[in-house]
Amino acid sequence: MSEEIKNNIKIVDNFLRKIFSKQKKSGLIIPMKYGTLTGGKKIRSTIIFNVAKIFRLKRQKVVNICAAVEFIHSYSLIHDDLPCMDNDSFRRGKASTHKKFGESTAILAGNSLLTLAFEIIMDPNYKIEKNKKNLLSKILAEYAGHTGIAGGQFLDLSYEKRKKSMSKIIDMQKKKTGKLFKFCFLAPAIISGASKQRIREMGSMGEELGLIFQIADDLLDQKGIKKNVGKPVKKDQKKGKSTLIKLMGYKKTLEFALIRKKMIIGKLKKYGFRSNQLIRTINFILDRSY
Ligand code: GRG
Repeated sequence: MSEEIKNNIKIVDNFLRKIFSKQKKSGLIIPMKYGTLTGGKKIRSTIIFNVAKIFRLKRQKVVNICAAVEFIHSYSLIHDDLPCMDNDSFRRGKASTHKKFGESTAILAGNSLLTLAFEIIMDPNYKIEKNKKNLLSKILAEYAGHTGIAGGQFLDLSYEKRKKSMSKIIDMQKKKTGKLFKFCFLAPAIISGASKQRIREMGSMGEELGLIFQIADDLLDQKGIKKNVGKPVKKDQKKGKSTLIKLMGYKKTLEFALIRKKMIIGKLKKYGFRSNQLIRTINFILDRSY
């Protein structure tokens, strides 16, 4: 893992700890922290910082966005591991949240992380314009919901043990994983006051990168090592998941992802040195072994 990513993990984890420390006491705080703070690459936050650089924004203008995204991401992982979903006992090299605290607690901790995400965007101490907070909250709510992450997860589960076309799989993965990446790309553009066209352009690059990230995750499930990945591997085949690998094999899927990655990097070149960090992160996403 690069020093940049390690450093971003520290910055974001410290901010998340600060948020948790300011919350009123409840029995759910410990499982919420467990699902959010113990492990994870915080790659979505790194992307937000990288895109912020393109739009010349300081970290404090986007750190609440990082927190909101990490809360929603962690919530999705907690629920994804539940027996009624992917039924996984390990995540990030440790017991899944429901294995450690029980199913009902894991569901409630996940729900509470979702609402905390919006609290943190609307926090009066977060100094960006109110109309931007409203717009960001509206977009994030839509992307997390039935036409976004939750809808994508629904499709993912309903496609198990069925033969689905390439376009159906891509659509499902763009929803399940791509929408949150899309948000990471367009949020800094919105905060900086970029044009509608620029915001749209960033959003579509983000969704594409989310697809590539999901493909990398699927490739790791096939060829990765449990110790590195932090969760069991070779599950997709056992569960009959509809993936591009199942449809066209490992090699062709990797080639497909590499072509799309090149296209994103090509589009970012116009930002010159300000896009260098983001390009490094994009390269990491397909090269990673965890
Ligand atoms: C509406 C947010 C929401 C959730 C309910 C359970 C569910 C519906 C959606 C699941 C979405 C999901 C788990 C998508 C997979 C995305 C993915 C590849 C996750 C792995 O991300 P990493 O590698 O994980 O960034 P770390 O552990 O590094 O944080």
